[in-house]
Amino acid sequence: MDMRFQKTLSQIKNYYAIVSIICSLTPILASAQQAPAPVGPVPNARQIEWYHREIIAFFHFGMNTFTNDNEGDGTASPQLFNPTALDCNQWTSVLKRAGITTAILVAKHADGFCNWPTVHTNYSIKNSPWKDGKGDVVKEFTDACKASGIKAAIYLGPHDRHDSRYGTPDYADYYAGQLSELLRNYGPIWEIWWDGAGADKLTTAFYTRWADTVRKLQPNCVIFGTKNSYRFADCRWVGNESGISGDPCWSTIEPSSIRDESEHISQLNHGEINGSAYVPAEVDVSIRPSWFYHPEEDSRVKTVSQLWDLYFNSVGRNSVLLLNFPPDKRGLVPNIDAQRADSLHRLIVGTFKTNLLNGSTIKSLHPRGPNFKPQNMVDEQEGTFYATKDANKTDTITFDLHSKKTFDVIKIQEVIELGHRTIGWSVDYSVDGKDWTAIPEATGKQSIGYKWLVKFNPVMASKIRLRITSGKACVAIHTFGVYKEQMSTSDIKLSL
Ligand code: IPT
Repeated sequence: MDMRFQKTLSQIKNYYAIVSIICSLTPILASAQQAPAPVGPVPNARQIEWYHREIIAFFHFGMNTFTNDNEGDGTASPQLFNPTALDCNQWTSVLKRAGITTAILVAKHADGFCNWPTVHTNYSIKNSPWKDGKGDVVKEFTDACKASGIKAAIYLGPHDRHDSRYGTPDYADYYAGQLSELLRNYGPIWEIWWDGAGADKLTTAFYTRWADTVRKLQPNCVIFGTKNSYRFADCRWVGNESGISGDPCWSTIEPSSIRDESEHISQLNHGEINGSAYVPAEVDVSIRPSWFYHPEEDSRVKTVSQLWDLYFNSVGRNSVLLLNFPPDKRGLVPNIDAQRADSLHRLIVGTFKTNLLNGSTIKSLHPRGPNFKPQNMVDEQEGTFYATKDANKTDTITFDLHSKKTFDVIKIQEVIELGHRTIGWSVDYSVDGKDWTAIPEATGKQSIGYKWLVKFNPVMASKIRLRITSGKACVAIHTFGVYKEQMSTSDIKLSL
């Protein structure tokens, strides 16, 4: 046989040998490359979208605005409703500047007065002097939202102190009729808000019917559910109106804790680690002391530092912040409230602009494989994440910064589509690269979920270590970042 041919043959044999080795390894490689399986309850598509809004604006504007009340008894005359300069485009421009992309309007509060010309009652703006009774706040609001790319949502108070049908079977028809009007005539409605306040007469049967209306007319509409609407809740109340989620704050909870809220305030606040339903917390709080506008509260608008704390205590605790901006009697969001929201936005964007872990060398104990490498935690990409092998529920991930850097904020995000996995984690830092110091605010932490943020006095480090100390399943971390807070001097002045 010709030598050249023999050589080629042996090359081919070698080639086949290599290919067959690769082929036999393929199943192993493939499993290492597969995403981890989800654990426990996971979010539906509405909830995933809801988490990504992060902050939602609330607009309490109605009869109470004109009677200087918060809880009108339903007897105020429609003649009193008369905004002098209502401009929903001003509301949405405030939100645009503040980076808020979703807004909920109170269409009817518990006083029963309707901000749109409903055919189902005369207790509405039809009988007000505003625009000679031809006005429609819901229309102006939804049009302004559409024009500025903001998702519009509606609060339709289940409790009604005006309508004598309240609590009777006729009320089910009345409310269903109003829901249909709102969900049919104003384009996409992103969320519907079922306040539990005063709504105890409403059994689950009422809500079953109304949820049916919502799902038929707007299948993608998020439902904020409370008390007897618990079965339909995409998101839950957090148990207070001060803007504070619990630590930990699990997205999971037992549905009965939502139903029987007065005995389960702590469960609403913290969620339940082994809860059978995925119903995360939406944290409703007002930028002023009250829900409705009162001139005497002009000097009590929350400061930038207070809003910054609120942000950490809600969005930073695996929740969505629902921040109320009460328009005044003119029908405008006061300047001071607008400026504070603007400053909060600048603070958020400025602080989280630069992850100081970018460019660091990252090592972990149990990487799953090349598709789930530790670098995915700092790549700012939506679709990538770090994961460990199925057998590893704990891990230590070390970031070498190559130089000393100062930071005072930590952000960590899990992959919510895969359920709550991590149930114990801590962060340490090292100045000299050898000895480790714990960050007390980031030690012995439990939940992560969509987003967890902590701030603390600045520390300087050349290495940072994330320790996942306990998990329900293997680790799946979407983001890990450390940042330096960026509070500008003008914002600090506004805080005074
Ligand atoms: C409280 C309700 O009971 C709860 O179901 C939820 O709707 C919440 O309001 C919204 O803030 S009542 C309130 C006076 C604490």
